[in-house]
Amino acid sequence: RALEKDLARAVENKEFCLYYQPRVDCQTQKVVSAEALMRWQHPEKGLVFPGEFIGALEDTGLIHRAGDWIADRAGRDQRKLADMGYDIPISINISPKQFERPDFVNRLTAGLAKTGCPNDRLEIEITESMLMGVGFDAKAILMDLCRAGFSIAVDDFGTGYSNLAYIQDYPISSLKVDRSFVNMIEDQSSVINLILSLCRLIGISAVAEGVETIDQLAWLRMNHCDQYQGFLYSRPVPLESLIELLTSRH
Ligand code: G
Ligand code: G
Ligand code: MN
Ligand code: NA
Repeated sequence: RALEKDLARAVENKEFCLYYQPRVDCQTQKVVSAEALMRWQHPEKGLVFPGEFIGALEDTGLIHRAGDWIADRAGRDQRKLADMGYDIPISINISPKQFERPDFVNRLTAGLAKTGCPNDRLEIEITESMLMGVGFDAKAILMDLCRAGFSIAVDDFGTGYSNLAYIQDYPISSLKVDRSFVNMIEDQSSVINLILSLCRLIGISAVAEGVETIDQLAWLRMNHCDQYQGFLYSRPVPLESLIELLTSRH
């Protein structure tokens, strides 16, 4: 209850901010895009992480207004980067509650149009569970998103449902391999190998999440993973730090 009142005020006062984690090309080590991750700049508690408030945003329905804010902020930040000569796409995470709303794609398109960021510079991250066994036509929404120019990534891949048929059938541009599989690289687990092969076979990009060691990166390079994210390259950082990173490492 207290959290809900707190969140209503936070949405009203725009107390949120976006941190960005670079996504890096495994071979060239160039930053190819960045994932926006929400933070709450709480007036008393300081920086609060999404694990503590996303659920409550969903339960209260505040996620829709928060989602509008996220797309707006990400769009403006993308535009700012582009104007500085770093025209990389930004990915945003979408909660199932947003995805299942009939006006989702139109709302996103209308919101983004105000920022100067083209749709093809925004990527939508959805989880596997948002595709399977849901009470709405996920494929139709993905087709709409795709037609509108957005690209789509499946987040936390490997942890959800095991029906792989949709990957070929749906307009998905990348699979983000959950970090639990990246953690198993040292134990010679073949699951990640299987996912990388799958991506190659159907022609979509493989992105490894949660890469923390140079040994993991070396393995990923050798096994033809396309891109990675993780503390090894950078934690999620504020926009200003992302700009510094782009400026100094390119
Ligand atoms: O940044 P952090 O590692 O704490 O993020 C934890 C999880 O919170 C992420 O895996 C992501 O799924 C979720 N998350 C972060 N930012 C957003 C956001 O803007 N919208 C939604 N729906 N989820 C987010
Ligand atoms: O669910 P999603 O993949 O959107 O969540 C991203 C989350 O993963 C963020 O909260 C981020 O802080 C976290 N993260 C990113 N890189 C690493 C990493 O290398 N190690 C660990 N443990 N967490 C990471
Ligand atoms: Mn994500
Ligand atoms: Na993930």
